[in-house]
Amino acid sequence: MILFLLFLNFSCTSFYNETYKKPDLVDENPSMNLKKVHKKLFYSTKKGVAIGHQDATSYGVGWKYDENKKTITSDAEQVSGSLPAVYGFDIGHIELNNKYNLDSVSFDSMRNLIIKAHNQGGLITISWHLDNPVTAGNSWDKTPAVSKILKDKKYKVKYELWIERVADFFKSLKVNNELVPIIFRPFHEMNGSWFWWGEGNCSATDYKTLWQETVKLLRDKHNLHNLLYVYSPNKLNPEDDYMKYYPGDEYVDILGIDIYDFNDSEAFAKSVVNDLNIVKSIANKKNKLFAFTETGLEGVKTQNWFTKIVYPNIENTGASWILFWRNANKKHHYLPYKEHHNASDFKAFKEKPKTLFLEDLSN
Ligand code: BMA
Repeated sequence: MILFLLFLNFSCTSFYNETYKKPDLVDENPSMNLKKVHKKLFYSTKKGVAIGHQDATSYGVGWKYDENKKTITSDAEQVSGSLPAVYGFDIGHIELNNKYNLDSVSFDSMRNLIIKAHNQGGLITISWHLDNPVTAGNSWDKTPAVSKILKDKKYKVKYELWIERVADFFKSLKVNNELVPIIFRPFHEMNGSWFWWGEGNCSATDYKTLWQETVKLLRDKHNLHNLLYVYSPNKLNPEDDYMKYYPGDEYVDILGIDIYDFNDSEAFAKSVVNDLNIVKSIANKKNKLFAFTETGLEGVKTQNWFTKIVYPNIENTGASWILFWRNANKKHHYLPYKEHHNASDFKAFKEKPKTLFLEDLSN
């Protein structure tokens, strides 16, 4: 018994220390892998901002993983020589039991790529553009549905089935009998009015309840202990309160914000400085990490956008990561690809002292 206690004491003190104290996570019983990811993020944040890309390894401009499964690549790697540190995936349509997500990535490929990225030391973040459960329209179908899920038996049952499918997918992400830790970012950009779970399409109270119920289903009913939960509103308008939809400290691990550059780099930079400051000060008070959970300039048209607009505004923020949105095609992409006029700028961005790529995380 004494030996056991000594061992317990030793193993606890060796994992946590004066600098990295035991965090209050949504999950009081997190898996070892999850604890390690949180600690890794805590320490990497002291070095810089981890660079992420949505669907990084699934496809890029002019290529698809499915067409050549032997090599893992990304447009980030093709222009800078390094793979990203953070890998964004979206499980929209897992709820329908489909083989492919809403952007035509097969869930089998996604599973492979998640496991590969994790094995290489990368961090995985997952968003969920789920369909509207009332109409079977997509995420952008604004027909009110949140109150229906909470109050109408028929939709509650349907939503619980959807969560079961999410849980089954998460449970399939296994390496050596341990589940891959996932940074889960459901119901994002709720302060905007474009999703059915967004502003004007559901009340803040119902939003919070849906979030809390979702956590309880995944954690308590499906016994998933490999998830960190990220709250991720969109860019704040002057009258916006970042906390309006916040489901509570017990239900959120990491604070996030999504801000895009809509061809106005000055306005974008202003928002980034202003909003990240707000998120940072709230996160600091709550002893939580925070991140720049989505960003980009479609087509990356502005010359030197990464080194001149993004870098100076994020280098000293203390954000844990930044996630650039997906590279679907020559029109819809948020990182440069080979031959793009900003390819060398992204390479220069990689060379900056505070940008962390995969090799910086694994070291
Ligand atoms: C949006 C666009 C869409 C995509 C969705 C989910 O921002 O990229 O084309 O379907 O994200 O990934």
